[in-house]
Amino acid sequence: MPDYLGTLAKAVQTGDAKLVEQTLDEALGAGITPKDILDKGLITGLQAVGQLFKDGQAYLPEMLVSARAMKAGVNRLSPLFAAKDVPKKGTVVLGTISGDLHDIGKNLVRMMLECNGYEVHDLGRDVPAGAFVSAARDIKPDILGMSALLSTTMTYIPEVVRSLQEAGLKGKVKLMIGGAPITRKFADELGVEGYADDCASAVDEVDRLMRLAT
Ligand code: B1M
Repeated sequence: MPDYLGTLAKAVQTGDAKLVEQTLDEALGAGITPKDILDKGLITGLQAVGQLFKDGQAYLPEMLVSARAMKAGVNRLSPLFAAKDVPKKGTVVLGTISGDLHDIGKNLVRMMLECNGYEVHDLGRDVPAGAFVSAARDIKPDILGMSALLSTTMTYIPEVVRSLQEAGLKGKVKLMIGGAPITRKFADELGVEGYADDCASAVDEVDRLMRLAT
């Protein structure tokens, strides 16, 4: 069998959205699962670009075209993850924290939660504390999730927690955080109940928080 996953990873790395779509269709036709395509193809490619960027061998434009190619792949995969008659389990508000434009991971978390019966209100990226507070007050979600990909923006999470506290909402909504630089220890230090390090475990974690809520 051709190395579909390797080709997919390379296509994301080189930012070739057309090749991503074409290879993804071929991989599905060959019986490779959407989960393997996501984890071992698309995400692997994006991580490779991140490593090159870190090593000074790729620059912002390369990361940008890779992100576009990744999104083309995720758009193609989303319907395959789509929920089929799953009863509604709860409501989640999600957003990427202020100052942070990374939303691919957050969008995957949203997709997985929606597939697993959660209604998700996505506030987008670069979300200020006030918008999280308003959403917590108006939407009254069971869980409020924050994503941060930069070590400089994860430091904004305590500000959101403080704002929720000042608005009398801390404790009324369960909080959850995630993103590459985030750890369970960081969540514990902030008194944030939930943490997950990838989109699959994000579903398990939200399920766990829902059990705590009842
Ligand atoms: Co940037 N970037 N980036 N970037 N970028 C990283 C994050 C970086 C690690 C690259 C590197 O140096 N190796 C580095 C951060 C270093 C650090 O702070 N520790 C970095 C940097 C430095 C920057 C800029 C500052 C570069 C610059 O301008 N000089 C700049 C910042 C812009 C800003 O945000 N203000 C920047 C810009 C960008 C682009 C816009 C070009 C683009 C983002 C496009 C987009 O998202 N729409 C981009 C990209 C693509 C990356 C990398 C290559 C890939 C990120 C990604 O999407 N990963 C990244 C390197 C890397 O990750 N190896 C990098 C795939 C995604 C599926 O994983 O997002 O981790 P992830 O999400 C996972 C989990 O973390 C978890 O589940 C997801 C799915 O499994 N998760 C949650 C995420 N959120 C969660 C929330 C939860 C639970 C789980 O609960 C609520």
